[in-house]
Amino acid sequence: MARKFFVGGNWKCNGTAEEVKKIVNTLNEAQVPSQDVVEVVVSPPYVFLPLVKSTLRSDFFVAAQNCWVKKGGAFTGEVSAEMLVNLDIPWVILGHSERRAILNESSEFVGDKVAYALAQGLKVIACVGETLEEREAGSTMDVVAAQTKAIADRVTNWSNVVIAYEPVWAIGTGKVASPAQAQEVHDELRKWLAKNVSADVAATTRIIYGGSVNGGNCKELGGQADVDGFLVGGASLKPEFIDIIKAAE
Ligand code: G2H
Repeated sequence: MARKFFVGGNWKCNGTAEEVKKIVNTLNEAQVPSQDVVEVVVSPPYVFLPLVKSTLRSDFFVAAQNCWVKKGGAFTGEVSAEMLVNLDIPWVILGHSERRAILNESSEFVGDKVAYALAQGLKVIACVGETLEEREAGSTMDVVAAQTKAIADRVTNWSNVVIAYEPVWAIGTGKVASPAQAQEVHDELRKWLAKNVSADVAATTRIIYGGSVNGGNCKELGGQADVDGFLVGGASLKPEFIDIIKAAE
């Protein structure tokens, strides 16, 4: 089965209601390839999810940037997977490196979140990726495999999972991985899935790249055999996000 190109826009902790409306207007007016060619998912901060969901074109979808690891309750400041389902939010980003690094989310905790969110019916963009130190120490694949294993240990059905490979050294730094560097890790990761999960999951799971993707580098990155799309941060707040969606063609 062919893997449909996937373009996610991770707006992170940015925007005012006015700015969000402007971004949505730009997206709504854009001419982009059809849903058969590309799946587009944008991820605003929690507080803007209802606004974006109710105003965004119907062929684009929304994602939350995180959710709680289990059923809601006395967890001040958290938002549960059930709440997202209740609001009809189809996707959630989990394990982003900013949460792993700044909020100390361990791979096991991320794996638990992925499993719980999937069990509630959410689709998950699960992020993995190595730091510069780890890359320079030659342990990129060990790190990425360990992060993926923590998910694989807890998940049996991968049909609603997209893996985002985001090398930490490329995030928001302007230092994008070269197409060859991205392809190398995506290929290794797919081989890891084939060996440790199944050939079918390896063949069908989308592995997208994230880290300083922009309108200028998206075409070559997206042309790599095992790069099935992008998770875009900074550039997803700008009109060039449309060019990145068009890289699917
Ligand atoms: C990586 C990416 C989006 P940016 O975090 O998830 O952000 O494109 O700004 O590097």
